[in-house]
Amino acid sequence: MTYQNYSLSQLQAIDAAHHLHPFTDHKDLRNTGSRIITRAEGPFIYDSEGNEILDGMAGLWCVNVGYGRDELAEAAYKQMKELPYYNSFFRCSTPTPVLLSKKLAEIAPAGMSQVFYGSSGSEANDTALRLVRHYWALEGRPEKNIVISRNMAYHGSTVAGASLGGMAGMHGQLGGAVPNIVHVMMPYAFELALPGESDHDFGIRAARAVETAILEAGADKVAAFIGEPIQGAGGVKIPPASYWPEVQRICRKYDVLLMLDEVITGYGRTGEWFAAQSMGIEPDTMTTAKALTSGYQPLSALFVGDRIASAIVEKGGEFYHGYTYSGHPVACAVALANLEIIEKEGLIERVKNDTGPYFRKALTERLSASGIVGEVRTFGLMGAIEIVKDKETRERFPGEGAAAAAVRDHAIANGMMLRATGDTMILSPPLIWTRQTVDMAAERIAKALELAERELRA
Ligand code: PXG
Repeated sequence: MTYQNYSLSQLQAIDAAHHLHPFTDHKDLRNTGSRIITRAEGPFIYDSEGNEILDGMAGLWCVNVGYGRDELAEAAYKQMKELPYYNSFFRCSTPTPVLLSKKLAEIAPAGMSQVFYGSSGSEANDTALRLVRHYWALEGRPEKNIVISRNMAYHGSTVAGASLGGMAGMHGQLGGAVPNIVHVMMPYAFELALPGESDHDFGIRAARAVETAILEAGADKVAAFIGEPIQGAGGVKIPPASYWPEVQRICRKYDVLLMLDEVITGYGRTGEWFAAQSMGIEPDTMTTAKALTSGYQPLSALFVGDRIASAIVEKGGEFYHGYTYSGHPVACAVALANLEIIEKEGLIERVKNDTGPYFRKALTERLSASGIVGEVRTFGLMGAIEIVKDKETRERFPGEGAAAAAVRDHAIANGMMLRATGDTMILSPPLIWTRQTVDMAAERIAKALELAERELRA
């Protein structure tokens, strides 16, 4: 039986009775009912009531090539018919992960030519943590074990992912985090810069928080620093240009490995294949997922730098780690077809030279004038809009997150899907957006801001 035989309220009732959703207040959802998205095409999603909504989040930061791509459906179909599954344990391999690994090595930042597959960003970060600690043990320095992360970082929802992440709410529900992970300040100038402090100076100060943590723990105890090039789920926090070079310098100085989490920024979002290339960062591990398949299949690839890879290969023996679906043939076939689309259509160059700059200009020009917008910031096709009560003092509206939620609700009702996190609106559209799509989004968001402001000030 297909879903068309059910009414919206029937689907909602079944959903409420049997489906526990991620990151959801379940009682609240039972009262409101879920929005049921039934199909999508290009940049638009459609709900069960036939509403067309422009998807400003590319699903959940992943559908970079947009919806309805026959090439990806055909790649999956063909692979499923030929070989739906075989594992890559026990000296076996299948063709698509082999060819995908070659492709990934070609587009990777310098010094990274090996990948380890999983099905999600969380799994890949689990792998990265184990790999980094195992690396230091192999080097005869098992006490080099502490990982430094940042407040409000998001590195996934498994126990290791949540422990690496810096979300207080998630830590509160962990019942015991993975030990030896510490968190330092994030490079979020809008809230954390001192009065009169330049962007440059703030970036250096935020980076030096990493150095302070290294010195407090003792450099001989610190394995690695982990960070998203731009904190995504934490609110599209774009660091000043001075931040990453200083973090890199500090990591090198104390022989601390640099783990980049590019689950959101990877595969074109910043105008290069990876943000590491946009920002000149040379990581030791690099976690990717999401847009690797544009979300059409679950797949993650952890890139492993030559330093760690050669230790694992030369002295590691067996690495007791792996997932049933590591190197899944169908997911890898879809990834290959997806990367081909990104290349063939020149989507990354488009973000860098055309839609990225236009996105910045359009959002800044159209939205900054709103009485409740404290800042608009973008990098490539990632954007954030800070919602404030007072533009001068940056005072927020009372009830943390309520103002941004009001903007979001008006936006969705107005045919525009975007996310609110705290008092920040976030955008991460598919890379297929054109200037016209950017204009459409800016118009709809401006309208939502206007309606929300009227309501918030009433
Ligand atoms: N690292 C980063 C930087 C992420 O953004 C993960 C790891 C984990 O990936 P998986 O595939 O295990 O979910 C993510 C995921 C949000 C939101 O609210 C963001 C993510 C996931 C769910 C919600 O913006 N990012």
